[in-house]
Amino acid sequence: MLDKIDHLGIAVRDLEAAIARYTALVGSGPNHVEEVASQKVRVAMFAVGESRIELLEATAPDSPVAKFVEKRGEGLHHVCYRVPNLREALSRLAQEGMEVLPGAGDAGAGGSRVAFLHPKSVHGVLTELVEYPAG
Ligand code: CMX
Repeated sequence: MLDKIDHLGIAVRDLEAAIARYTALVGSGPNHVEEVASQKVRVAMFAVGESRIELLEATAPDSPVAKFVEKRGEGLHHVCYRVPNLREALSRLAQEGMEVLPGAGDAGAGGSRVAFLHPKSVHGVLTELVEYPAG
């Protein structure tokens, strides 16, 4: 089962400019800014009620976010669902025929473990699953 929508990821070209714009939109600044080396991105997280908005800037030309922005421009990049147990969720979704991308279980932002489902498995939406450490 999926617990909740953890965050929506938005790909941007310039993180500082995007932080300024989203601070104006949300009404307060990001809760944290972090580089996620495993994903070749720098991210800024904004709390919005029970969910969050994640701004993503590529840190390398071969980052998935760099390729996305080059091909499609800035915009909504992925939807992330929180799960209680990543391994069990991936096993269930693979049984449902969904394509789990390589690197499942890699480190994500905030000490989490993450995995991605290919957009072609989820009607054109790159889908992330995240498990946070207990506590
Ligand atoms: N949403 C929807 N479709 C996407 C997409 C996205 N975010 N990224 C790529 N696609 C589509 C492309 O438009 C393309 O579609 P067509 O075949 O119709 O042209 C297709 O997927 C293949 O795209 P590509 O540019 O050839 O890129 P790759 O196949 O090399 O990679 C993907 C695509 C999804 C496998 C890769 O982006 C990936 O592994 N993503 C997961 C990791 C990730 O995105 N990390 C970023 C940071 C996340 C975080 O920290 O929160």
